[in-house]
Amino acid sequence: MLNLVLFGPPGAGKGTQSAMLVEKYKLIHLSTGDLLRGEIAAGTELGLEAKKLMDQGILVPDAVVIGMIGSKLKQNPNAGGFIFDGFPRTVAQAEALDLLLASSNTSISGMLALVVEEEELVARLLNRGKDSGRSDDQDENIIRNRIQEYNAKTAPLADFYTNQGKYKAIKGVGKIEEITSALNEAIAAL
Ligand code: B4P
Repeated sequence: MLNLVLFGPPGAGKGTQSAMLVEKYKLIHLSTGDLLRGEIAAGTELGLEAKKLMDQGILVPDAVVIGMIGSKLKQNPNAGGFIFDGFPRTVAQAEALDLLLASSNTSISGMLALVVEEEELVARLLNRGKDSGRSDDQDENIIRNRIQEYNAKTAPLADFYTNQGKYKAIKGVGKIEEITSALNEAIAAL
């Protein structure tokens, strides 16, 4: 079973590259950002609470996203593998994911980290904000806050997966197809 974590700061290309990998490897795509935006669109209580945090560029509580991922895993007991996009984002989430997968006798195959420098991230997200309709893409201060949250709470996960021998950094700047090729090479070497 191939279980990939696609990792990187906001705007690194996780969503973009997930779409390519899902097709090639027939994986189920689990994006906590997409799941949260689905809750917001449906007007659920969870969505309303999450929106307040997302609009400030702050991470939503671990228990919320862990619960969402847990139920998605349960709904797909016969999956050939998963691609986790934007999850885990904290060490607590990574530990919970390991436990959830272990209870199904599987584990993370590898963590692929897209490396992009901050000014490029800000430019990409402001550009996406022109037509995405996403409130967290409209304002440079919110974008920088998201990057700060990433540096403080998510970047330490590189050590978490390095210690498990599962971390692989990939240059996230260049043509989208070139980055996909680099990811494919890394997956072949897992
Ligand atoms: P996400 O939805 O995960 O948002 P993101 O990190 O901004 O998106 P992504 O990184 O996938 O965008 P992409 O690079 O593909 O999270 C949003 C919010 O939800 C978070 O701030 C947080 O509040 C909350 N949240 C989500 N998960 C959570 C969790 N686990 N725990 C707590 N809170 C959570 O795309 C960016 C742009 O770059 C696109 O316009 C794309 O076209 C462009 N692009 C991609 N590749 C490119 C390339 N090679 N060159 C040029 N442009 C490129």
